[in-house]
Amino acid sequence: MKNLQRLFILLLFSIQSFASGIFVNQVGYLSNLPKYFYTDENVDSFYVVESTTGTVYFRDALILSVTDDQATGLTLYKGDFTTFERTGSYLIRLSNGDSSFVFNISSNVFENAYYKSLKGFYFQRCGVELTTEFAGVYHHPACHLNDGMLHSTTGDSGYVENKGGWHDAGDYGKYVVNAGVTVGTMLMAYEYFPDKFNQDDLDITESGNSVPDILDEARFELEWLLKMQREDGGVYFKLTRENFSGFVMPQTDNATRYIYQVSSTATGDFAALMARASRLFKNYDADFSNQCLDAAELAWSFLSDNSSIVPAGGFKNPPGTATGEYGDGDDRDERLWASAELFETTSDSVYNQYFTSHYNYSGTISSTMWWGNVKDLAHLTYLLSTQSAASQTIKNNINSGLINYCNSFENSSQQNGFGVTLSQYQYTWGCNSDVLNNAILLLFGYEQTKNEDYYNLALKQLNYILGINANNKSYVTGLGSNPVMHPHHRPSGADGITDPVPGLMAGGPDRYLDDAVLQSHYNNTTPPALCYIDDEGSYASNEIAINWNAPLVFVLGYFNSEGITDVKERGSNILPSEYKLEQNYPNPFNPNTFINYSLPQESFVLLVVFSSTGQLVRQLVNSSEKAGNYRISFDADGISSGVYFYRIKAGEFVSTKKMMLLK
Ligand code: 9MR
Ligand code: 9MR
Ligand code: ZN
Repeated sequence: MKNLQRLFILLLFSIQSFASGIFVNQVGYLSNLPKYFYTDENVDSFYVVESTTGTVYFRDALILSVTDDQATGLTLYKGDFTTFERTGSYLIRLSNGDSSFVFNISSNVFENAYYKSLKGFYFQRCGVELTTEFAGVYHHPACHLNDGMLHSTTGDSGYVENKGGWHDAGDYGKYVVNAGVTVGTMLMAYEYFPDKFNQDDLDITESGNSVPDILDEARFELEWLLKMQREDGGVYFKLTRENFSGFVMPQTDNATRYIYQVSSTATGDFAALMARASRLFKNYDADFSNQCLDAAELAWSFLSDNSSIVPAGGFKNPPGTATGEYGDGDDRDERLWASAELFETTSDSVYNQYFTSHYNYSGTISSTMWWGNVKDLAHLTYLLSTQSAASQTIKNNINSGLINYCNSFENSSQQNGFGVTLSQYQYTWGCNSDVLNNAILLLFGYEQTKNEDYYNLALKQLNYILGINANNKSYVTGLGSNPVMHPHHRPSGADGITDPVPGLMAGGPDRYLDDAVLQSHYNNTTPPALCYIDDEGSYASNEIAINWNAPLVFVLGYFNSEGITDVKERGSNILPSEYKLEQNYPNPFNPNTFINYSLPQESFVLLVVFSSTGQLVRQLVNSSEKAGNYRISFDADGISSGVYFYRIKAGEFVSTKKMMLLK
């Protein structure tokens, strides 16, 4: 029965996705930001239709965007409905009658997606029970409780207790190098955007403990990582079986797991993470913070004692072992990252010295971060360093590197039908994470320059992941109307539940067809971006992985709070010199509009909307607020057309403006 149901659902989805060819962000669009979709159907116009009532709210022409797109082979037309800001649930209808998947428009459209993507890490937790309370139907008993056995290649023998940490991906292995870029990205999100990543109500075990959940979740991995350090500071490479298990639940996977030899890439990543964690946990847990710093410094001393890569040539699987290799023959970036983080945490000149004399070993940022390249993470930390001894000249160099690289994204995206920042050759194993890591770099570029092109291009990358792609897929389980349903993820495959574990992102198209399933469906004439299949067997296009989810968390979390009311208005972090209440935009306004105001100093603010007869319609702010520029969204649903006024009282300042409501 279950299978039959599954078949019907599948059928439904395939009919829908093939019949339509209308590519929307299936989660939706923030009210105040660009909104667009693409279609490969050559028709002249489109409508934005409310999904529940069928009411048409917006109409415009389609514009030819690209002919014979290199990545997809498609000819694409673009529909733009940016100016349409009304909150609600909609679909796109083309003038030929075809309809898209349903999506939302609202000021918190990414909130649920952000929560799910971070919760995805909770579902990867190992060594603890996933309880019904937090995991719902995906609960399972504690797994992998046996100690790891030191592999003969370590030169040691015996067992080491190392429970905990996240399962790496669709398999149950744990790899320090991959934890590096993953936790590094999560900590980076919190460090630079604490207001966007401070939620403590994510519904994980630690929620409500007054520590932001993103830090709690990262700590789950950090605690495991601490167990991977040897007494001399070196860090073991991985903890896995010799071969991948079958598609079983984790608690039944009981084969011996081995601890593999110490490597300098693992040790460098570890030192960087621990140093960064030490500064971020300082105000939350001083003991843990100190423990992290000690571990980081010990790791650094191992690196100093071993100036060439360990083991020679980089880690390789020994004979008899076939689990993930994360092969990387260059540890310069890991060492550099360690020095940047240790300098930022300790202000010790030794680390500054190391960074300044090594940072430029192959130029500034010119490729995106991933597990094999953490140089960008090193550069970003130094660029944003708060240490007075940090070199301004070097910061300037790094900054121009970042900006040049962001400009190169503008070029690559213009040559891509969906505005993706990948060349046609970059559709490789896990490329969805490259797309989002590019978005992160663009967001840093935006923060540095306030160039909105970077900001909008970052959003485009997220749109691609959530459905504006030729596969018409939301690449994240549990998000959108046509999400990944059959990820290469052992628990999802083994738990007997139709829906996969939610909040996990698939690797995406792999034009190099690195698995048998891809090879049986596609060949070298398949357009690169179409080399994807929602099939459990396709680990090269449909696996999930912690290092792919981390940039998803970053980008969703960043944009999540962009639509939220009463945050500082983006594009204007400069403190205002005077009180101001701006004319609302647009005016006359839609049922959803924005009111901007500025406070030169902390003030008690009362912001109200009242009718032309003086009746209070809505109280928007009634609290003390810090100096800054604010944007409040005013949702006029339920209020009839007419003339209204809005008035601010902030300290001694009083100002009133008129607003027209036209529905
Ligand atoms: O499940 C494994 C996945 O995590 C890896 O990324 C992938 C490549 O190393 O391998 C998967 O395991 C497959 C193995 O390589 C070949 N036999 C089938 C395994 C499960 O699909
Ligand atoms: O993410 C890794 C990708 O960059 C590599 O091309 C691929 C093949 O080496 O391996 C990926 O990592 C896999 C790891 O080896 C084992 N766990 C699953 C990871 C995601 O597929
Ligand atoms: Zn486990």
